[in-house]
Amino acid sequence: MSNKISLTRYLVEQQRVHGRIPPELRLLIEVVARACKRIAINVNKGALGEVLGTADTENVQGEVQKKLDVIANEVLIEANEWGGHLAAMASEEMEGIYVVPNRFPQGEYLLMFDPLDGSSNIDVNVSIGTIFSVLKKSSTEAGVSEQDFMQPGHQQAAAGYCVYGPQTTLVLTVGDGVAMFTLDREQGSWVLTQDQIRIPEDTKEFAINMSNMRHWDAPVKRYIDECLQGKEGPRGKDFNMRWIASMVADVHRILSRGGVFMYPWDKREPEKPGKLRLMYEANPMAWLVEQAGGAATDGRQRILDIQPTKLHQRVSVMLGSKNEVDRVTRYHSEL
Ligand code: P6P
Repeated sequence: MSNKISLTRYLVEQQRVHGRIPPELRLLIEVVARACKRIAINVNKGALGEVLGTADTENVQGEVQKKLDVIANEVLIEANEWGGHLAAMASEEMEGIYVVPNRFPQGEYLLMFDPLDGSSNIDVNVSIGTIFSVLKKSSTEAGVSEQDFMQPGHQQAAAGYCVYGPQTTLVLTVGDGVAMFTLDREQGSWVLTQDQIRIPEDTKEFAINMSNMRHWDAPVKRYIDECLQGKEGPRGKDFNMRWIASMVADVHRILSRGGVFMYPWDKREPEKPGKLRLMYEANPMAWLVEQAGGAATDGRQRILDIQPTKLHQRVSVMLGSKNEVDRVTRYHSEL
């Protein structure tokens, strides 16, 4: 591509031309993007890099951590803590927030991330990714606490993910649509390969873990059952199914060609609203999907309108092609 637009140029234009992002947010995004390049280097080493297997530790979710989970988390912390753009960070891999140490300047932004989503795929060489979400501290008071993070997803200043797959691709929104950057490994730079991504409003492809079918509630069962009936059923068309067990990879497919992704509440753990985390999985993905013309709900309300109460709270997720998400959400309202 002769007229390559770099991530830096894209961000400078968002800052200068659109006045959308202040310099500190531009720096934050560039630092996160650089950290994702370092994570990609570690991921791509595989068995050659002593990075596979478990770390013999558990995260706050009680999940056994993979070595790469820990490495990715450390890369993101170390890359971001000194820049002066952040007040604090939160991660799926850490129980509490990480306040920027006093030896560094404090900023106004709050960075949340799932450093390596889809970890069960690491050892079998299937795509995984990093998901991040940026909020701005709302309180002007000095210091920072977990309460500063308790903002609904529509308050995000930036959101994105990096998928470590056949290509290493960074997908980003700052509120002006969704842009996709592919890592040029020869130059070590992110190159804009798609802008203003649009998700088709209709689809013939759904993504859900079918092994949980007996645990779903009625609206989800109804929606999937109608898809499985194909063109002989009420939908009048055949559907295809995909499930990569890596949200980043499933969402990337939906941004690339449409589809619907669902990880709904199920009765295995009825006290939990779902498996996925609101602050650093559902919110960033929901904003990206909406910015690309799709929809994202928890079955009843827009994910971006949910008022968080806990840093690691979970949520039921239905996102993707607008007409499909509207349909399954309508089925919930007909209960
Ligand atoms: P299951 C990965 O652990 C994750 O959080 C998402 O990336 C993915 O969509 C989901 O869980 C997979 O869950 O129950 O199918 O293994």
